[in-house]
Amino acid sequence: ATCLCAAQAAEPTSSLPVTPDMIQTGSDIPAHLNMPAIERDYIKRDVMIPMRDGIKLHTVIVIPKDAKNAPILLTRTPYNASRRTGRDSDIRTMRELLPQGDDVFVDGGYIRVFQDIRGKYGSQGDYIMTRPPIGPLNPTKTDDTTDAWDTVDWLVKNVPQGNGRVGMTGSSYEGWTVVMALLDPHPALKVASPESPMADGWMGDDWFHYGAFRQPSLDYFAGQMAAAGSGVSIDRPDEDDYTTLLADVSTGNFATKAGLDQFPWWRRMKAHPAYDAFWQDQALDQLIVKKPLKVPTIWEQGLWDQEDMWGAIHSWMNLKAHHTQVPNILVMGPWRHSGVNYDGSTLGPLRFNGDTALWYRANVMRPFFDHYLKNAPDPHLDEAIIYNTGENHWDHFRNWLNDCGTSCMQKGERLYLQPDHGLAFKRTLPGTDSYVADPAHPVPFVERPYMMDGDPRWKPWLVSDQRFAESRPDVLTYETPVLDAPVRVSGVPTADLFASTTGTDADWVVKIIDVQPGHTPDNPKMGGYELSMSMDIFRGRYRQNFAHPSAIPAGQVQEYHFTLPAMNHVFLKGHRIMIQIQSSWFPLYDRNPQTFVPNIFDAKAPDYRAATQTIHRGGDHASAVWLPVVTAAP
Ligand code: PG9
Repeated sequence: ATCLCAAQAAEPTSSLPVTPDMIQTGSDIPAHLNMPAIERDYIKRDVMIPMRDGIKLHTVIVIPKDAKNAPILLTRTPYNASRRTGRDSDIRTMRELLPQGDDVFVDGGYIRVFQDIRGKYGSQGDYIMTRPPIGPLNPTKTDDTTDAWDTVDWLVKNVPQGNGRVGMTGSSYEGWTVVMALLDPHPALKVASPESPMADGWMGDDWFHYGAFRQPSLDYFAGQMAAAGSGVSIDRPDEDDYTTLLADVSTGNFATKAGLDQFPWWRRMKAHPAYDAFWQDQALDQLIVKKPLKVPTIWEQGLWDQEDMWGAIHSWMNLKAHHTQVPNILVMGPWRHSGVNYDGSTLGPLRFNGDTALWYRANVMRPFFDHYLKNAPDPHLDEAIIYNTGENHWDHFRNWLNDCGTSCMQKGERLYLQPDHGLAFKRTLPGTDSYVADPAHPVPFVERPYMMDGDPRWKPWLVSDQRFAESRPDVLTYETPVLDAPVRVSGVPTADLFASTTGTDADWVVKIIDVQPGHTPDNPKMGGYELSMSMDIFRGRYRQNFAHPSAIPAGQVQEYHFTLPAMNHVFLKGHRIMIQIQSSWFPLYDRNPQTFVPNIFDAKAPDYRAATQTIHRGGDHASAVWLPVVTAAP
C-alpha cells in the first residue's frame, strides 16, 4: 500500500538532478529592501490651504522638477483633486499624471494645481451645491469667490517656483468655480477659461431647460451629496429608465423612493420649480456683468454640449452687450460636454478635420494663457472662434451675432411650416397640424432601453439619428425639398410656435435637423442620417413669465417664443433642412402632466392626461423657426 505520511520525502517526479540553488527554504521576502528610486519629472505637494474663516482646503500642487518663474494653472473641483492629479498608477511624467486636456500646459512648463472645494473630498467645511455668491442666498462671509481669492493669494506667496501669476480653467462644475472666481478676482489671477460652465441651472444648464426638469440630475445628486467623498447610485428595478420613471409617475415620487428627500439641496430645488429669486439670484451669466470684467477670458462650450449649453455663450453675450473692456472671447467646438479636454477628432458618427480639441488647446488657449502669464506675444484672437459643422473647419469672427463684417451680413430668415409637412422661407396660407401627446407613452429622447446612470450613449446623444422619432405619430416633421444651394447659418436660432392644446399645460420640443443625402459613400453610416443641429424644450406654463407660471387656456392659440442652442453650420447642397416638434423627451426630461398643477414634481396619476396638440401654420399664426442665415463666410 502507498504511504501518505507527511514526514516521508516525496519521490522525485523527474529523473533529472536537483542542484542546491533549486532548494526552497527560508522566506521569499528579503530582510532589507532597497528598490531603485523612480525618476519623476515633477514634484507633488499635498497641502491644506487656510481660507479667511479658518477652513482648510485640500490642494495638490504639481510642479515641473526644474521649474523656475513658472505660471500656475488652477482648477477648483468637486471631483477629487487627488484623482484629478493621478490619472495612471505607475507614473513617471507630469504629462501622464495629469488629465489629457492639460497636455499643452505641461509642455509649456506650467505648475498645475487642483483644489477640492469646501466640503468635498480632502477639504474641510460644509458642502453646498454650487454655493450661491455671498448675498441674499448666502448670508455667510465666504463663497467660491472668496475661496478662490484666498487660494490664489496663498499660491503666489507659497510656491517659490511660481512667477506670481495664475490662470484658472475647468469644465462644467469646475467651470462654474472659474466664473465664481471672476466675480471678484485676486489681482494675480491674470487669465481664465470657464469651459462649459454651469451658469444658470434653470434656463438651460444642468437642472432644467426653460423649466422642464432634467431627470439625470437625480443620479448626480446621489453621487455628489451622499458623502463628502464619492456618493451612491440610485438602485432601479428595471434596466430601462423609461419603464422605471413611468411607473413611479412623478419625478418627486421617484426621488422620494430613492431616498433623495434627505438631501437639503433637492428639497430646496423641488420647492422652486419656477424661475424665482432662488434661481435668478445665483444665475452667474447675469451676475458676471454686475461689475466690469477684469480678467481676459475665453468662454468655451461644445456645439453639442449635452449638459451645459447655456452658461458660456450667455455669459459671453451679456459681457459683449456691456462692452467689456478686457478680451472676452467665445470658442465653440464640435464637442460634447467637456469634449474640449479630450480627443476632438470625432463625435458619434461624425468625423472632423483632425483633432479639433487639441488644435484649440495648442493654437488658441495656450497662446492666450502664455500671453497673460508668460509675456508671450499677444495672439490677437478674434472675439468668436466657432467650428463650422457643415464645412468642417474653424471660422473666426470679429463681431459675431451683430454682423460678421460687411462680407457676411446676418439677414436672418424665418423658415415657415408649410402644408404637407413642407418647410420654406415663405409664409403660407393658414392651416394646422395636430398630434395626440399622451403622457402614458412619452417620446423617448434616444431609443429604449436607456439607463440614465452610465449609458455610453449619453455623451454623444445630441448627434444621434432622429429618424426613430420621425416615425412616431406624436412627432410632427417638416422638411424642405433637397437644397439646390447651400444655406449658411451662424448665430442663435429662435423657435416661434403658435400652438393650442386641449390640456392646460404642455411642453414643446423643437429640433432643427440636417438631413443628409440618402447615400454617402465616404461615410455610409451617414446616408439619410437626421443630424440634430440645435434643439431644446420649453415648458408651456412659462410662456408669459418664467417666475410666474400660468395655466394654458385650453383650445386657445398661444405663442411660444424661445431661443435654441447656437449654430455655425452650412446646410449643404443636396441636404434638406428638417424641423421636428413633439411634446415630451423622456426620460431625459420629466413628463408634463398636461393638466396645470402648482408643482409638477408633485403631480398625481390622474393629472397626467392625453391632449391634442395643434400647431398652426400661415396667416397670423405662422409657426416658424427664425434661422440666423448669413450671406457669406466670415
Ligand atoms: N454638468 C455637471 C455639473 C455642473 C454643475 C453642477 C452640477 C453638475 C458637470 O459635468 O460637472
